[in-house]
Amino acid sequence: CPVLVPIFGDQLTRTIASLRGRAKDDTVVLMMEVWDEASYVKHHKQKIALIFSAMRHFAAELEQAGWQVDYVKLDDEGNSGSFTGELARAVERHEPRLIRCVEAGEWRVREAQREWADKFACEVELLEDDRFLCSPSEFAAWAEGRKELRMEFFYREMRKRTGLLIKDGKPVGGQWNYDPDNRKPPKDGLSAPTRPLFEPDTITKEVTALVEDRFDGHFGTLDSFGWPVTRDQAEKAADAFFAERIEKFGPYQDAMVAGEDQLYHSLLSTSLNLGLLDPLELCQRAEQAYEDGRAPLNSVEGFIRQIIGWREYVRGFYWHQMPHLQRANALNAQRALPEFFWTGETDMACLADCIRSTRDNAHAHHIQRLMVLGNFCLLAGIKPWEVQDWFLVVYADAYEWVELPNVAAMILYADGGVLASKPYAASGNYINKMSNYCASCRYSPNKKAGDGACPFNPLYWHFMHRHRDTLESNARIGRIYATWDRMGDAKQREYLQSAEVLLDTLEPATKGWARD
Ligand code: FAD
Ligand code: DLZ
Ligand code: SF4
Repeated sequence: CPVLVPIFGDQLTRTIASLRGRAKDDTVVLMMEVWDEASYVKHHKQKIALIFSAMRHFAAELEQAGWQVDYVKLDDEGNSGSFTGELARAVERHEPRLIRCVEAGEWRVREAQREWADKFACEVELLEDDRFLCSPSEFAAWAEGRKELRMEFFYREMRKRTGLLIKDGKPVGGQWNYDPDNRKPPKDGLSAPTRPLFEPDTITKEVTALVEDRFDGHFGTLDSFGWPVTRDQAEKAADAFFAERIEKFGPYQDAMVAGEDQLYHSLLSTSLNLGLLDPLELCQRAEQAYEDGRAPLNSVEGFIRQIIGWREYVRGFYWHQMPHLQRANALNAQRALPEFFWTGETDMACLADCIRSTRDNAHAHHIQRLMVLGNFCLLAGIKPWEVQDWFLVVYADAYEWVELPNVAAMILYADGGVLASKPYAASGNYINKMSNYCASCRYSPNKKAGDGACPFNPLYWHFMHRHRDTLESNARIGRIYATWDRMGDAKQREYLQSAEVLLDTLEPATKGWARD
């Protein structure tokens, strides 16, 4: 009777806790392509292709290294369509004495795992996912007794714990955070060295054919598929980032340029989230780049903060706030997601470009997600669960543990400010400053209301006005109401009417892209 080790699609790490210390001749690794996971939302075609291809490559690597792998393909006869169903079939095949599995990354699957011990006759051992640097219980201990959870304080703890950019117990350079140096606008446009794209091999081609066949109605195109699907490729992608882009990563982190889909970002989130890259190793490489004089401190600190700060923080926050975070709606947003989020057909040049990149690449960079797509959903008052489903569908790096805190708490303020000290609301002025989108837009960021005015301008004031009761007492945003009050009735009416006209023209999404 062997030990059965199920490995999920985002656990593609050879040193995963469930394999550690196991004898190869006494272990069966189980990997399962299941319909439930592939369809609980209608994932972007590239996301499904990426996960299946990476899973198949990982299984082949394990086999080559001498592990026995039982791999269930989506179209295999008898595939029950669920993790638990496949585990039941595998228990019949292998009669294991023990099922040993790392805890799933998402609530939905973790709930299913909890039932395994009652369902199966053998022992079930669930192990903590120690690829993250902070466990859910450590996060809970940190959060205990704090009224507000702020990433910056969590991040300092993580810096001290990992020793990254710490000298003699103090932050290198004297500051914890160099964000003020990281807001350079793309004055004359920007053109960064492009990321390596990996030519689809036989396995990826098989998988893309499967996706075209079985997931035909799903959002997005497969044409530009070039994601790293193995650890080797992911390391090459990281090499290219550290050689060519980290230097300017910091200064241009918030910049947006039409048609430039990646700029100086790493595009390593898909590999990190699948388990092909190790977060700590990446941060150590970034630190080395600073020590070797290949990248400035503001870029390196910014990159490290995204990973041991934001990434770890949102994961801790997810487990701390689930399951209620899924239905949180502190601002009582009730408008349907507009159709143009799926078609990209809008005259707003910024949104059209972000949605195009999302459709073509299954990717948009952080500031596009936050300050264009997210900002619009916040200002227009779109229902949180419809925004959540959209973000979960469209990005190749999207898993609920990282998507949900970013969407519900960071962009929509649906948690009422537990994560963010204020809503990230902005008018067209911000987008105009940080991008070149407005130059080719039919709207003008300088026109405040009425025909031809940038929609973000009246929507900003409409948002502030309708949430005055909630936001006026907020120390970071409350002062804005003095400006609003100074405008006088006529100007205020112009803003509000202009916003109402815009909101009335938003066609609700009709396509069944999201959850049925
Ligand atoms: P870089 O800019 O190169 O950053 C380096 C790494 O830092 C990323 O690879 C990522 O692992 C991490 N990181 C940066 N910001 C965040 C953050 N806010 N939360 C967690 N990790 C972060 N990231 C996901 O991995 N999956 C998601 O589903 C996801 N959904 C998001 C939804 C919204 C509304 C917003 C505002 C952000 C979301 N992010 C998500 C975070 C971020 O946008 C992406 O991680 C980033 O764009 C990935 O591109 P990159 O690898 O080039 O990142
Ligand atoms: C996202 C995804 C998809 C589309 N399909 C599968 C799959 O068929 N098999 C699998 O093991 N994992 C898949 N995944 C990733 C899982 O949803 C992910 O592993 C969960 O986060 C586990 O909590
Ligand atoms: Fe976007 Fe407004 Fe600029 Fe048009 S004018 S690109 S809608 S910010």
